[in-house]
Amino acid sequence: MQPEILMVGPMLPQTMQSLEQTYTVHRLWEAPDKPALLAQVGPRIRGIATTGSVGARTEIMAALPRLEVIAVFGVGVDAVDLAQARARGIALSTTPEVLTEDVADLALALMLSVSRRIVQYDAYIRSGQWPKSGEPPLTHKVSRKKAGILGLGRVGKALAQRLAALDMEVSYYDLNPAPELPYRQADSPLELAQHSDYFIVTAAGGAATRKLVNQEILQAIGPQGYLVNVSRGSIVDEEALVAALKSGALAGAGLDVFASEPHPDPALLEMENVVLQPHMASGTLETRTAMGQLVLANLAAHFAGKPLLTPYVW
Ligand code: 8YV
Repeated sequence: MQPEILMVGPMLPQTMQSLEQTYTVHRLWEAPDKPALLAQVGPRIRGIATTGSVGARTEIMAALPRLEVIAVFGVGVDAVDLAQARARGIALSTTPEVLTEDVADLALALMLSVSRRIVQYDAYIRSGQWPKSGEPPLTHKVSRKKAGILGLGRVGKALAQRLAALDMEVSYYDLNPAPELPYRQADSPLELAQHSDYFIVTAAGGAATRKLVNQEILQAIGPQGYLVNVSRGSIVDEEALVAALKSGALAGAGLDVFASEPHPDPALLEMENVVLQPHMASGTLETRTAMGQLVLANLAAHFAGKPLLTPYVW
């Protein structure tokens, strides 16, 4: 008898295909009546497969009395009811390491894109402006500027290496200092912002970091400064961000994540001083394939009575 799995949100097609070859899978996001599906199959569900952005909300987990394991396609667990998982002894796996490089790469790409106006000047050519208006306004140098990384986890460390290669002055703020690394440790997120031309958010999402990047932080980054976010939209006060971008209190932003996905604040869509991505930091074929393989391997290990390959570290 194949274990029955609830897939809460879509993931890489080949991963979903493999899951459906191995388990009896119920696709929650496709159900016309989600509560009815949970009531019908919930008592039989032993595992959840989900993504970092979709997670496993309280009410979904509570509808699954036999839930044993949650396999997250991603590293963010802020959308999982961790307290319930821990209290019920539900195993939890994520897909660390395999996505670190891509997320750090996209953070760098956003820094370069927003400063050097890559998107805007591509459009400048495509719209026929170049022969009419000649050279567009000058942009801003990234190399040798000051970078502040909020959250020095796997992604933050990988990004710091990249920025050091651009001869940037790298600072960070993290609750777990890394004195062995050659980067300046800021005393607070505010002090980090005060010493940053580029303030990059790589910290984990969740209650502890909700709206951590507020108006005060944005003002401290300043009118020549840029915000980049490749972690979670919840970490930034998006209303304050829009106001800072509109007023010129902040020079620009590179955003891969938003307070409400897939519906960013419409004001952001009108702005020339932002570069936007649809939560694609881990979105390469190579990385998403590796993430999917880890979801499959973790579920297989659990149902074989073996330890998870990449358990979430509580
Ligand atoms: C998501 C992410 O998994 O790692 C995370 O938590 O945010 C992404 O990689 C994304 O939702 C993948 O579909």
